[in-house]
Amino acid sequence: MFKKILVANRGEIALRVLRACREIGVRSVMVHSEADRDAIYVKLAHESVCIGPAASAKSYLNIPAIIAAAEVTGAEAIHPGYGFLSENADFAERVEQSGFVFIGPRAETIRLMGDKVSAKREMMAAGVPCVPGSDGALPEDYDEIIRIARDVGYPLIIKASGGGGGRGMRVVEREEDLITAVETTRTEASAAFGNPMVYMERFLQKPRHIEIQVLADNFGNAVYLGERDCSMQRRHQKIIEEAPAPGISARQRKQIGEACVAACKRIGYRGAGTFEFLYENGEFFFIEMNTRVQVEHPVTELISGVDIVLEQMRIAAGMPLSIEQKDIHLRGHAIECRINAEDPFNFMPSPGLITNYHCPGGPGIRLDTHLYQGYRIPPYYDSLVAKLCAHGDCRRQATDRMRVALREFLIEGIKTNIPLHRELFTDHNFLQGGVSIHYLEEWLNKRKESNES
Ligand code: MV4
Repeated sequence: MFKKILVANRGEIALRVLRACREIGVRSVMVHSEADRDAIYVKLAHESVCIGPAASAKSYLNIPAIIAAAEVTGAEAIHPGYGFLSENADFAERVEQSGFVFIGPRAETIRLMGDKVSAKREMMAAGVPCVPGSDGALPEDYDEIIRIARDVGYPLIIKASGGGGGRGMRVVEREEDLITAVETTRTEASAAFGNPMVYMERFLQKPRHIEIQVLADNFGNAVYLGERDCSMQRRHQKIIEEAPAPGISARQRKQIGEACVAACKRIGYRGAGTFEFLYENGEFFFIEMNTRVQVEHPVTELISGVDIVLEQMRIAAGMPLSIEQKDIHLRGHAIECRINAEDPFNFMPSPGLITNYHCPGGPGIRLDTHLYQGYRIPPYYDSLVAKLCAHGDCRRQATDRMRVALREFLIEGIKTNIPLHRELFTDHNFLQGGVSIHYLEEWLNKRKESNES
């Protein structure tokens, strides 16, 4: 195992990685911006290095500064967390070229999965079910595009190969709108991702978002840790995630899990990864792969007992996976509420001083947060400040425990979305389980209308 790891991130995930380091006696180096000097994880780290001003572009995205920090502190490996540089293939490459270990997949794997057209091609070849659509990137010729579209059927969706996570896509309802949509998406994709390639898929109207967690080592071993349902989202920001996904049978879990493991083996995947699917009418359709640890990894940890961050570190250190598929037994149900420093009605960010703070606890409760009373949430970064998880023997026990925890949770001085979560945990459809990706936005619209009248 490494003696010293540099954490190239901030907030709750920085603390999460630091805790994994402490647990196994690895020293930690925390890099931080000028705005994050007083963060708890900076104080708890063995060493810290200020890598630049508040703006992410000059600190958390500043590759030379991060590599220099690894050099001066003698760190052996870099954990990128999520967001920031975590899926930047150039960063992974420069980390390795500088003689450090990138805690994640090989740069070429990040690149392969970052390009959605090549990712989908690999998945099809591995036998992972994909959304029906164009065979690779769309051609230039308009007649050909129209022919492909007739084959796919309407409504369809045009997606940028360099996009992902909801960026660079456009739904097309009718043939007369097709060419304009393709051209506009191409132009936007060129500007945003430096890649004009686009592809086409049948548009699924009311799917759920279900993703499969995998781990793979350098020895050809790969396992799946079941799925998460992340359908409760607003504007591509997930707010509640759970594991397992309501209504998925053990047989279907095994089938899709084994397909993902086959894909890992095919691409020589290494580290933690997530296969994102749309799920509609009992069928899985691959959309994208994430090559990082995800925000919502704790729900999988709670039901599987596997420490995903620790496994990432072990894999990067050249150790084999500590578990085989036969050792993985999912137990109970876990739900995560993302607590954001934002207005619970208009979603405006609400940074500032935490004047009073009390955190929930008790059986089956897990809280991942860097907050403390007297901490000032800086205005420069993502508004996620805590992840409250509840685990129980069944979904009902998990939601009951979550309701109790949400009542206890006190964060004063700023606005948070805790009141929104409290409301959602009384909603019958949500409590029933299995709502679609559109449910939350529809629910918010109804709430708004009833507050206006
Ligand atoms: C889709 C889709 C419907 N049909 N693809 C949005 C994020 C990106 N990861 C893929 N996305 C979608 N792709 C087809 N063929 C609907 C969405 C989508 C969505 C997906 C997951 C979670 C939330 C979403 C919200 C709106 C649209």
